[in-house]
Amino acid sequence: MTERSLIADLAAREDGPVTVGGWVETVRDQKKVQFLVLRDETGAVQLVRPRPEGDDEVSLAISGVPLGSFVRVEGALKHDERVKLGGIEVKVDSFDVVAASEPEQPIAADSSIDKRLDHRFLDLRNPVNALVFKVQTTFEHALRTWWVEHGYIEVHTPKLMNSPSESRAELFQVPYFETTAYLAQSPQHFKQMAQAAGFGKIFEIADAFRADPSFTARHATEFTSIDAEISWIDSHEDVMAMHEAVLVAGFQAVADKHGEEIERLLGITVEVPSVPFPRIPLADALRIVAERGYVVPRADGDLDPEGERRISAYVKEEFGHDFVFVTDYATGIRPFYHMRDADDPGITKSYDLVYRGTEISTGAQREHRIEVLLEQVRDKGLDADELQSYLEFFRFGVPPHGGFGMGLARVLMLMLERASIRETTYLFRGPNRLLP
Ligand code: AMO
Repeated sequence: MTERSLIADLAAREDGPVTVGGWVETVRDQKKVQFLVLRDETGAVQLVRPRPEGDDEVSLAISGVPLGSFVRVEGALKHDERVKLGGIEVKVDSFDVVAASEPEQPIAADSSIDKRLDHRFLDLRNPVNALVFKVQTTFEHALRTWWVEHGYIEVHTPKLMNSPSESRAELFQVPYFETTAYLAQSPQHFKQMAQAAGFGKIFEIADAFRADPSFTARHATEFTSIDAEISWIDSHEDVMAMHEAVLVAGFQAVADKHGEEIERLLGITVEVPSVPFPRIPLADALRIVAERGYVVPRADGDLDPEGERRISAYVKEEFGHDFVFVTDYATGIRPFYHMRDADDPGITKSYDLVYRGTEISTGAQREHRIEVLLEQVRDKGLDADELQSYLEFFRFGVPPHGGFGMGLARVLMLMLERASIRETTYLFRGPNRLLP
């Protein structure tokens, strides 16, 4: 590896010779002295070069370097508390332009999100935007660690399928030799298969695909889905208890590792939620928002985005909580595989998790009894032949089980108060975006 110091490590070092590398962010080319700001993946530092009488090679290189170029600098580190940027500077001895940038930067900090996404690699040089992915790494790692420590098995399920995994809507078809394949909308079938296989507790963090033509802040055509599935449950309550525990682990890790940087760069505090999260049956949620002046205008009896915002506002006011499990969804608005309530088959043993006004997850106890499952398939007007391979899992004894799926980019968007999942997805995919 090329020898160099990370900029973030400089402050802790003693004055003396250093080599740094990074992108030229600004140049102040004055008569007597040249100042630059150099940024690498860890931070930014001021470079300074007193200008000699009649320019020399180094001063000319600095004067001519286009912003955004990648350079390697040898120089002398000096602590000086008058320097605003971290109280240090590097006095430049040699200045190598390793890879020059084109002179015109195609985006600025205030460019539209679409333009920024067109040049995402430049957009991600902005530390505010890169921070999202440091947080993502920590969050995912904490979830994985929690699951591994609790005896879960990690699975990688196929994304090419011969049948729809959620519904016929929002389905991507791809030519597959002599036949047609579908891109997995969710690992639903295969995480349940793991219960039939006797794995007990599993998780997966992987891409899911939805041919969703919408342009909202929360929809993508490809997104990272965080999934878990567990056996031996009594009800969806067991799934919710695991769900909130693993989220707390994730939020705690982010707060511990990035709390200070998030506060500095984004001006927000990461709040670790308390458990248990409030739980409100859907029927009550609809009543509560109606009593507070908003009758959800949906014929199917589900919450709409405004309803989600309102129930979240209520929960914040009443319980001081950012999360709410909305439970007991009506059978008509849930997939066939959700278990129905033994006392009231019009209700499923399921939930949506709403965080700061947006749904981030769906979970449920599943129907594991093959006869009942077949009845529910018929009830929904679905084709049992098409689901043959899935239904097969239930013919040889499956324990009661349940799980959830959660959109990673949505969690990050709400946690970091970003405007859209376009900001919290490394490379966003939407109806009109396949590039870069
Ligand atoms: P559902 O369809 O509700 O449930 O999806 C679960 C979660 O995935 C995220 N999500 C999306 N994120 C971005 N763009 C999209 N187009 C998109 N669609 C869904 C959301 C959503 O809450 N199999 C069930 C889960 C389960 O029961 O285990 C499922 O897929 O955050």
